[in-house]
Amino acid sequence: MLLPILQVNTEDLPAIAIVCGDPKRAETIARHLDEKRELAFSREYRSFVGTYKGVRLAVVSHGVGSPGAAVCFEELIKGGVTTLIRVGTAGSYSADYPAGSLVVSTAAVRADGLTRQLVPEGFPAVADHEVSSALYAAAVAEGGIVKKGITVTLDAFFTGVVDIPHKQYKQAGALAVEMEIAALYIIATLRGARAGAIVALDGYADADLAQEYDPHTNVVAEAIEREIAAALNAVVKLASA
Ligand code: R1X
Repeated sequence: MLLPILQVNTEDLPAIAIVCGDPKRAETIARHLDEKRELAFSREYRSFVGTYKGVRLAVVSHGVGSPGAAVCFEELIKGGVTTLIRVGTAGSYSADYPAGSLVVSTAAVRADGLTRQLVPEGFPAVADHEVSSALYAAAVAEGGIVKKGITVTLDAFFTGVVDIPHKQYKQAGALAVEMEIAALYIIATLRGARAGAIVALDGYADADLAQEYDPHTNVVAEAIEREIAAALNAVVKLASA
C-alpha cells in the first residue's frame, strides 16, 4: 500500500524508525546507514531506509509542529512501524543545561492544540520506558551533559500577545521546550506503538537566560551528532531486546 502523504510503500518500511524535523537532518542521519535507499521526498517528509549494525530502520523527517508531524507518525505506524524515536532540538529552561546538552524526554506537557483533538484533557503524553532507557544509556555513553525528564510541546514558535507560562513549566520541573514530542507520544499510545525522544538543546527558552537564537553553532552541531549516534545505538539495543 502506498502511504498517501509520505508517498512510501508500506512493504519498504521496517519496524523501527528514527524521525526528525528537518529533511536535511534525515539525510545526515541516513548517511550513517548501510544499504541506504531514499524512498520518497514528499512535502516536508523525506524517507530513507537502510541498516545500522545489521538492524533495518527507516529515517523520516516530520517537519515543524505537531499537526504536520502527526501525519508522519500516523502513516508510519499504519505502514507497520512499531518503534519511533524522535531526534530533535529544543530550547533549554535551565542554565545547568546550556546549548549542546542532550535531554531524553520521558514525558511531554501537552501545550499544543493537536493532541486536544485526539485525547481528553489530562491524558498523559508519555514515552515508552524501554525506549527512553535505551536512549538515555546510549546518550550517556556519547559523553557531554545528558539529562532525562519532562519536556514541553508548544505550537507557537514565535510569541504573540498571549503569555506562555514558561516560568511555571520551569518551576514545575520541565527541562526544555519543543514542538512535536507530545504528538508523538499520544499517537504512539493511541495506536499501540512505542516511542521515545532525544533532543539537543540549541539555546534558552527561558526569558531570563535568552540570547539571540542561533541553532547553527558548532556546539549544537556536535550535540546533534551525539544524539544521532545515541539514537542509532538505542535502535540496535531495542531491536535485540
Ligand atoms: O521542535 C522544534 C521545531 O521543530 C524544535 O526546532 C523546531 C523549530 O526550530
